Amino acid sequence: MDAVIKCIECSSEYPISYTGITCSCGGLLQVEFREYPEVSWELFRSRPFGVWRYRELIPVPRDAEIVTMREGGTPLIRFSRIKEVLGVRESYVKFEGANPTGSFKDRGMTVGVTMAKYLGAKAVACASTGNTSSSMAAYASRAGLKPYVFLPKGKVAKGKLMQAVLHGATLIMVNGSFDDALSAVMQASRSFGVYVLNSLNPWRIEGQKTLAYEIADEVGVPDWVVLPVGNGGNISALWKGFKELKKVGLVDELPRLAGIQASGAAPLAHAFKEGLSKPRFVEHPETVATAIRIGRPVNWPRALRAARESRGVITSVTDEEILEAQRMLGRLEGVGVEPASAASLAGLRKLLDEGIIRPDEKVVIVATGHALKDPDIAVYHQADTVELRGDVNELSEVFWR
Ligand code: AN7
Repeated sequence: MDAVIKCIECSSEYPISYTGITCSCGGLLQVEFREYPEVSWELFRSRPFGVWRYRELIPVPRDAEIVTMREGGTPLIRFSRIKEVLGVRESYVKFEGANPTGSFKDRGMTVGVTMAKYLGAKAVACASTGNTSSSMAAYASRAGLKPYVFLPKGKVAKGKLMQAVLHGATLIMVNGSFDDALSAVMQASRSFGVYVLNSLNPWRIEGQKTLAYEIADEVGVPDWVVLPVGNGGNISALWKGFKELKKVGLVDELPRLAGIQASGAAPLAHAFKEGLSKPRFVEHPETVATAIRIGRPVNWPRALRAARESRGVITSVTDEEILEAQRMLGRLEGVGVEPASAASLAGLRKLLDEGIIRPDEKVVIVATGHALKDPDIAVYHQADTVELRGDVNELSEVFWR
């Protein structure tokens, strides 16, 4: 397959079998085709819906043994009741919570762990706000690799922690934020040679870009795709995916991308608003959406580029707006998402209010993770609770009030 790994800063090239994670100059690496393969929707649609439907566009070596749990192929659900509230014409939610471990991370992990195994790694490691650790631990188990996860102590949602435990990861608790956990894992990688599967790993992006392929496959290219942004991996992957579809001739247009951060952890939204070429990092990020509680996003160069090149935007929403959006998805559509994922709906509402997204535009919002990931969040949502003391007939006022 005619592809290389290329530095996005200094353009140095490495072979596909390169075992490093970043360029020797410190820049981010990206997998690039030297010549694009010939593909068609017809070919793709002859296969099951999911990440590996697009095999020719994922340049893992032919002889690699693919580690998969049939990730991707998630439902694209058309809004019914939220549509009325927002006054939009055609909008959908891509429900990534339907992946095997409950988040979009599985798309990147099927490719990342496949390559880890192919490259001969025995152990894999990541820093994580939670979902990456759940996904990596599951896929590593399946591949027979030992998973090590670096977690910000006390800040990982219960469901995610439970998955890392269930799948046998060694938990390394870091006193600090995700950003501190990431520097720790990068140091550990240099000292002990474990293979790092954070989203600076170019293979993770190769899996996650299939989110773009699936959206285009089902509804064509929307005017906007709105998604939460933490470390900036997913928005970079989405943009790469759409651009590749255009290069191989499967679409004619590109969407505009709207990245949404939580206001207490919004270095990229700030850089975007102020027109800065580099973000000012946030030392003590804070938000109820722990998945995106990230102050120093490593993928910032490609995330900012994705927003700017697509004539899109990166903006922020408050925790209150996130929780309200989570409730709306849960109670108006039956779609249960974790707080970080609700940031995308909160962002769509804000961008509609500001007139940046128009009501007649076709919009897809990405719900990155499942509601069950973070059960403790229930305390923020009032439950209508009644205690049954005696006769059921006493409930008449409950049913008819
Ligand atoms: C549900 O698991 O960073 O902008 O360590 O779990 O690609 O970082 C999770 C991120 C959005 C942000 N929604 O994606 C991790 C981690 C959910 C997430 C994001 C995350 P990126």
